[in-house]
Amino acid sequence: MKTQRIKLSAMLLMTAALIFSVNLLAQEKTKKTETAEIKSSVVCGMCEERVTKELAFEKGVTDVKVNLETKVITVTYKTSKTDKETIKKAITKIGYDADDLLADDAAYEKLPACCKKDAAPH
Ligand SMILES: [Cu+2]
Repeated sequence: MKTQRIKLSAMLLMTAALIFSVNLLAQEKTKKTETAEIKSSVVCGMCEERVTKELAFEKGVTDVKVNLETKVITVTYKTSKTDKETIKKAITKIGYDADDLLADDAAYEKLPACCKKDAAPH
């Protein structure tokens, strides 16, 4: 019964493909958050506080960490709500650089002198 064998193996193959795609779907669902490291121009503790507070209000952001030594802002966000580019833009609107994006001029001007990127370290 050759044809029956072929039918059986075709069915097995389809079942395997189905299980595989269901698995992929499940993985996609659990992978709800992503973490991005964004190089910025934060200077001091005030900057850290400002960035942390402002980004907390940003849609989809679940966690913000600022490393003043490396000037890297680590942002965890919901992939269904936002993306890295949106968060980078939000950072520039607070007055800080974000990777390749430069700080928004108006926001930067409003920063206290000690928080400006060309200020001497204090
Ligand atoms: Cu500062």
